[in-house]
Amino acid sequence: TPGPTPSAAPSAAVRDSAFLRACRREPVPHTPVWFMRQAGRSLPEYRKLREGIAMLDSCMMPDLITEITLQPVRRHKVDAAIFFSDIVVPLKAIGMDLDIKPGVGPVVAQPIRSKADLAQLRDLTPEDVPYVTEAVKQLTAELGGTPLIGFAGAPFTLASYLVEGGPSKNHEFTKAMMYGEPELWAALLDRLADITSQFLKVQIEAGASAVQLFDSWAGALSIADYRASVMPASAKVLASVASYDVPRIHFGVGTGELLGAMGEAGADVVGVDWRIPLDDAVRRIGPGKAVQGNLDPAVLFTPDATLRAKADEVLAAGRAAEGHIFNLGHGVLPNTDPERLTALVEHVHSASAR
Ligand code: 1CP
Repeated sequence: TPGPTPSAAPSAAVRDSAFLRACRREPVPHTPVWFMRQAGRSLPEYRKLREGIAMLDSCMMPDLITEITLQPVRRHKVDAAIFFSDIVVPLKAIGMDLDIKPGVGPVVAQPIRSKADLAQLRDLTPEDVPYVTEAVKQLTAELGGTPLIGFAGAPFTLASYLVEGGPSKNHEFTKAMMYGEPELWAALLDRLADITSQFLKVQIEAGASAVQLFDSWAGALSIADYRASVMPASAKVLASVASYDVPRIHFGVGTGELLGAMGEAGADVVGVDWRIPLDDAVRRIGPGKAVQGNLDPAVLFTPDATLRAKADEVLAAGRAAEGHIFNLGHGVLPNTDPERLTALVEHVHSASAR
């Protein structure tokens, strides 16, 4: 049975783009490429626009979101745009007291440590995030044939910020709840799964043509703990948008041991960091999925010849996949020279031209 029809169905040009074709594991004219954190990291035109505007405020201003999202598409000619926002935006939108501190990241006023603290997490409705709907609509009009990727944080990664109260290296309070209070943990992840599902649906309904679920910190977990205590919530999110004709990308850092499970959770495309070669990742993930990745972002700091050789290694390993979307293994590093990113896009396109 056909799924729900988003109010803004993607154009034929978007549907036929190299990016969406690779997600669907169809033949492509060239390997599509985009970069995690391509918006709002290394671009001087981004820094200029953001002057005097706090990060979370900027995520609530449709015209600004649209312009920041378009900047890397214009400059680098990447094959997809990623919506400018942050994983904590839906939590802010339901009234949680949190902020994004410059140079730190998301910081939560009252960390979630008890059942009573769960009351901070109510359901998200489209009315909570009108600026997201508005910006996605503006973007799909402006982007022409370039697809727009919507995104959200996966329940585990969101839970880590909420339970720790901010960025964490060891995730000790988060894991303590997972191991010590399994019912509270399951309730928290289930709440977050519903909020995340709603946030993805808002973006899809407004016209996003793919979504990425960021479980950035899932690599901190053993495969057994991931399967038992985290995968069900992520699977709930991915299933909630399965009936849309929109590819689902599932990504985390340091997830070499989790790749199979992250695919099984309901991904069409599995994102891979730089720690394992893509052909190895393909064997771990199994058939029926595309892969995305996985150049070490530090390679952008090497001379041109090295950058091209390392990109060629990624392209060669990616040929083992039924579909390959070129990306970095994690986000663009803040001091990256934007001109190297443009050169990398050109190289990936010309070296992979069929
Ligand atoms: O003041 C500033 O400019 C803050 C810097 C910044 C920016 C530009 C933050 C704070 N978030 C963002 C935008 C953002 N966040 C995007 C934009 C679109 C793009 O990719 O270009 C995206 C996709 C995110 C998603 C995000 N936020 C993730 C998942 C992706 C990843 O990198 O793993 C995570 C973990 C966050 C949390 C977060 N927000 C900001 C920071 C510095 C962090 C990480 C903090 C930490 O280390 O825990």
